[in-house]
Amino acid sequence: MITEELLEISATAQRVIDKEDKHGAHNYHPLPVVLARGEGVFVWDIEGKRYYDFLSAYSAVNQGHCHPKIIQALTSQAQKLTLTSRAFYNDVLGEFEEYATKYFGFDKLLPMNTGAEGVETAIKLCRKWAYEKKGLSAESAKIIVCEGNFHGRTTTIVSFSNDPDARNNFGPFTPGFQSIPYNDIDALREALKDPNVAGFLVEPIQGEAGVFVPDEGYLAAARALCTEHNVLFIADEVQTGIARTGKLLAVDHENVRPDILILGKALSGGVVPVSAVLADDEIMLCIKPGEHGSTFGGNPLSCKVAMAALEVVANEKLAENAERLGKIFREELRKMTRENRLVKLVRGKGLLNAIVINDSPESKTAWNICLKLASNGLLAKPTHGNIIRFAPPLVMTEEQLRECISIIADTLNTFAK
Ligand code: IF1
Repeated sequence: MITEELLEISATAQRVIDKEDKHGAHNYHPLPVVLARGEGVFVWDIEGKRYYDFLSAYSAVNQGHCHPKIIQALTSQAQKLTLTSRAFYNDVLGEFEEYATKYFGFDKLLPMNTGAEGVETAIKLCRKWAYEKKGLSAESAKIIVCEGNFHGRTTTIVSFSNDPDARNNFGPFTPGFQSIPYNDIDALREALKDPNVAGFLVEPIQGEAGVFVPDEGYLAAARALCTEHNVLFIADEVQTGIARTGKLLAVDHENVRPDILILGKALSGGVVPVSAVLADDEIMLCIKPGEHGSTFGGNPLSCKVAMAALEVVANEKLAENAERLGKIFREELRKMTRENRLVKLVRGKGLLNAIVINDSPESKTAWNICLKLASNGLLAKPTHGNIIRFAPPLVMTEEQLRECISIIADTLNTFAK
């Protein structure tokens, strides 16, 4: 089937698409939908057609599009002071650091902007700690990572990716990382025998890998092994954190407390880029003045936005809502797997879910389903060819969710073999 049969693209939309194609780098392959407005669980395209957003900007807009409280924080701070750099104090950063450290239960916070910068910060912090506290000899520190990981796009981060698209022809790569299979506690136990291991960097659920949820007990067992070997447990909660999986953090499902916590995306409700690394003094104070930073990190605008974004998550009980709606969503989707051979598998936690389409990753089936879903008023994006991720904003109501479930069911039924 060709695009036009599944999703109509207006001449105006086509002009916008052509402009990007002509003047922009070709590092993305978006669905042919041109969005112009968002509110809550909805986005509208340039013709005014409304869609349910089932990507939430890769879980950055957990609080819903243009949440009025977050936008209010943005606009009022924007008129006072936006950026000072860290060469001077600003009157908001300390307030944010106090708020967020209490919120997540750590001694200290280091503010950055993007998720990748948060991961880079965690890696540098872990290495510093390894040399200065654990006593490893210079240049020997190793960080264990997992196959199928996604932690961002910097040269160091792609050094330990095993996705050929992320790595190919971007070398030479940063040494000091060892990759082990995800969800394999024996592999971790084996890797930790090396005395030069400083940290274990892990996504509590692998997002890019297609919402891969590890077995129950894996994270808790990994946490215990890290403690036993004096190795830092570093949780990348950039995508899973801030209520997405039905708890404030995905590690909370197993009562795991990381040594280093990385947050991004929904930390600002998708309004401005804000990321943060949290840790206790013993670790965080290993970094001294002049050793790490960022021009925009900790700017007062971001800090006000982030505080409002976290307040919304707590006030509107978004974790509880994600937990409750997630159960309904998976239950209804699993019914479809029994009725529709096209859906092979449903997996996820809270409102971070995915279905695996019963077709090869090379087929265009999942892409075509997403085009048809868009035509039917729901936006989702395929990943790895045959997986479709479903991650709506957490401010969704049960009534809205049930409407979305019927859109998904109707759409899948038009493809049923
Ligand atoms: C893109 C996926 C999501 C992340 C984790 C760090 C970062 C990310 C666990 C870096 C970013 C993104 C970025 C986005 C695609 C995307 C993604 F498809 F790759 F898996 F979310 F679903 N740690 N995830 O998931 O954060 O520097 O981008 O702020 O287009 O690359 P960033």
